[in-house]
Amino acid sequence: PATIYRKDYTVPSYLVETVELGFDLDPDRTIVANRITMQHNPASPSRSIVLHGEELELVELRLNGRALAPTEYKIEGSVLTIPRAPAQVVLEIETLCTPVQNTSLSGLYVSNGSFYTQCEAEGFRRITYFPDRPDVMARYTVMLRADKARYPVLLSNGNLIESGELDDGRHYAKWEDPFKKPSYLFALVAARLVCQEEHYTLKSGREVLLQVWVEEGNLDKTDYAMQSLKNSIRWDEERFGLELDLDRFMIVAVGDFNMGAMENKGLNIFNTKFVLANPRVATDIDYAGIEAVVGHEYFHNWTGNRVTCRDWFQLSLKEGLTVFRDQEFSADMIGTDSGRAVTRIDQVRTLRQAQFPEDAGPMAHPVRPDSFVEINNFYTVTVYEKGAEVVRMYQTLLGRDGFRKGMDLYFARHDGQAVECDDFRAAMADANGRDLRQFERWYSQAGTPVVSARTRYDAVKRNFDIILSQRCPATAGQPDKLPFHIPVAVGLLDANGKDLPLLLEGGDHPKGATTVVLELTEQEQIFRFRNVDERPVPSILRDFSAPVVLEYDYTDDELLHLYRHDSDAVNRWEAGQRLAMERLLKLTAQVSAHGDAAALKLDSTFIEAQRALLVDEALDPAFRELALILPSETIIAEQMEVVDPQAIHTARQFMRRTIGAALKTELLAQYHANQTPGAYSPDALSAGKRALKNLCLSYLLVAPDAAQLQLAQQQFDHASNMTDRAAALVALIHSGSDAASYLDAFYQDFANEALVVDKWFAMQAAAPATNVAAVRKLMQHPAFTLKNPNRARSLIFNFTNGNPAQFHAADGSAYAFWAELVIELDAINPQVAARLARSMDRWRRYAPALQEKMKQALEQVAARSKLSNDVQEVVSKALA
Ligand code: HT7
Ligand code: ZN
Repeated sequence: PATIYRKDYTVPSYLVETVELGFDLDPDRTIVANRITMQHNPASPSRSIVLHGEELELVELRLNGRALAPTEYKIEGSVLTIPRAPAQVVLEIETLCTPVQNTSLSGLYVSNGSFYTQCEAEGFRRITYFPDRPDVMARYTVMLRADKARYPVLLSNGNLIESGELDDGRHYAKWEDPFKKPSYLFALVAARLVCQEEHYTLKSGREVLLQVWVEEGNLDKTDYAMQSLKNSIRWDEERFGLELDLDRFMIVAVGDFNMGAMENKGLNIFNTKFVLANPRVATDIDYAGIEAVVGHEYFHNWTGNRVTCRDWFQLSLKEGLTVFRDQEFSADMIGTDSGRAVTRIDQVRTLRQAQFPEDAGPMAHPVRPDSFVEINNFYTVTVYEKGAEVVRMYQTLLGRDGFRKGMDLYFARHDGQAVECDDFRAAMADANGRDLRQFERWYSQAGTPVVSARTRYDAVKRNFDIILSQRCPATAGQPDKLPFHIPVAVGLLDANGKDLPLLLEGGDHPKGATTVVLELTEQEQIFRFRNVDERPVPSILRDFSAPVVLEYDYTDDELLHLYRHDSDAVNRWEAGQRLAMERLLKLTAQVSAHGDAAALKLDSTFIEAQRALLVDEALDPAFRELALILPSETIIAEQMEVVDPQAIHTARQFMRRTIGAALKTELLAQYHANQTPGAYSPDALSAGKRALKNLCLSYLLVAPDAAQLQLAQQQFDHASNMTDRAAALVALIHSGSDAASYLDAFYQDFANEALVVDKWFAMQAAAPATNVAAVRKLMQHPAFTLKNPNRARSLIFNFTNGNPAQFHAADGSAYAFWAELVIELDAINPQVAARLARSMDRWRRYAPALQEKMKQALEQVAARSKLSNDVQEVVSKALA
């Protein structure tokens, strides 16, 4: 397959003004009539009309009223070219497609008997021929016709302008979108659905209609999505002065969906996972996910839809910015400093768990990639989460007000346009009179920068120097990197743990500031703090001010000091993670050397620090929970030169068991102190209490006695919400006791709730005792299917990514299983298969015996003759 390069961008040869689409919807044979008015783009030298189309049967093609003979156009692969076209063109195109056979869930497809679309990135070309690229923006009118009994609800973008009856039990609905948009934002739904709706008044006084559409039987699970939508609308008005521009905004939930949700103009289509919730079926994490994703898609209405991407290399322009906006929204919804810090810690965990490994692996790419084979492979944690970090750094450098000025200028300049990441950077720079040219390297250079810090204290001159240097590892095609512009937020703690007022030489921070942002732009720089009376403990990279790895030779005492006192909650948490990581790596090395955990020891200093934090009731329970979670097996693996997954698992379990035993009394006390009686509420404080309580339970159940087992059993039996019920079941499964009867009971209770059945598979997939044979057995369960992405992910991905000790079993049996599944899934849904293929990204970091088996599995997949571009790109990059 061909590689597409950013440098090869050319403007579209024709610009589209209007698109009129007519659909005669039939699962086996949908007829699409498409009338496009277009005109030659004066900026293009070409007079060829270029259209994209895939999996379509072309019935007729007319240009300015005349049917074209096959000799008058050319179809090569997925490109249809009409050469030597006139300046003004009306194209009429009739095509056929077969939605029921579309298992890729891209384009027009059928889910549970109804029609849905997914057009980003290149799905529109599976619906009709079109210049399917984001810089072609047009106004759409859509006529939907379908059987009324089977598809009573007919939706598309914008406003409903007409509807009525047709012959033979069919009906129609005509929709018009007043805004011009790229084809990837087109959507239709024809389904049997019900909705919760509400008239909502905007700050300006204008009234809008909000709807959340779901399948019958799920109406009792739409309140939180609706509330989140209203909160999102209000937040965007208040924080960014951005108003909903439509009279009607719809969310539709669908059970078969490749990603989380899609921001189609006025008609957001969501994975049910990010809409449906009530206390019985959804956990606190599910509720938080709904708020974030509803916000994310809503915020795209401005950052993505009103201002869109010139080409798909600019994807982070909309995704990085919109993730940043949803992160800020979620933080503001909690509204407390500690709640904000908790959300920030979660973001750092995601980066370390998924983005840092990606940036160090075979799929490493810049936030704005330079090339791709299959764009669907670039909806990555780098484009999304690292992209959000890049946006966050503007705010850190310019301040909230400066960032807002930059946003205002961005919309003033580019509303209605398709632009580049550079345009966003220019708006930030120009609105603030700042030179942000060097900042461009965050978009163009892949890899996670390493910032190395040294300090020196001069007691006579009362100077404290922080010497920062930076480097960035080589990545594919980028052996040498230039220095980044890195904001490094710093504070200094005195011996009592208090923040010192800072006086940075050459700094322009306010007097008495206790955190300052150092701007590291050179390879190495010295930053001098004056009037420092004692050698302080530096708190570096506060609030995780840049997506980097920080190296500093902290002593244990310094880390303990920060863990006890740092006013910056992120660095307080970080100190605990460093203390834990040091120990985990030592323990892992011991297990690797001796083969078992018999001689392992954990020092009392660490245990006492954990005890003090656990019982410190001045601290937010959610923060305490995060502080007590040990770094994950994946994050530990990233720190090792040669990864030994079983040793990591043994060492981490040893540490958990030891903490569980040593802190038994306090864990029990906190378990009881953090109950949340009364009606369930997903608010941050209650969720934090449940999180801490359930973390205590999980520690108590690492090596449980009868009373501890009973605690979990009782929680399972009497839980009034899914958070507590699922946590009890997971604790029981992980305790090594026989949890079969609880698993059965759980399944019986929720067999009709697809999202809960997903949880049931996921818990088992990630359980320490689940080997590949057990996964194969679970695949035989009547509820299992590879066709539904949520189900496939729940069992297969949670095994390959969430159960490293079993996935990397010494005999390589799970690698063979992985290869089988990638191949099988590829025939159904290439996007999902390619995601699974990524489970092997880090294969070169394992011991030679495992490496050899992983390589064989990769080669087995690569050798298949009928691979999708999606999978082929991933495996060939892994093997390169
Ligand atoms: N912008 C949306 C991306 C998306 C997507 C991409 C490829 C294939 C399927 C997809 N579904 C949704 C989601 C978002 O970032 O908001
Ligand atoms: Zn998005």
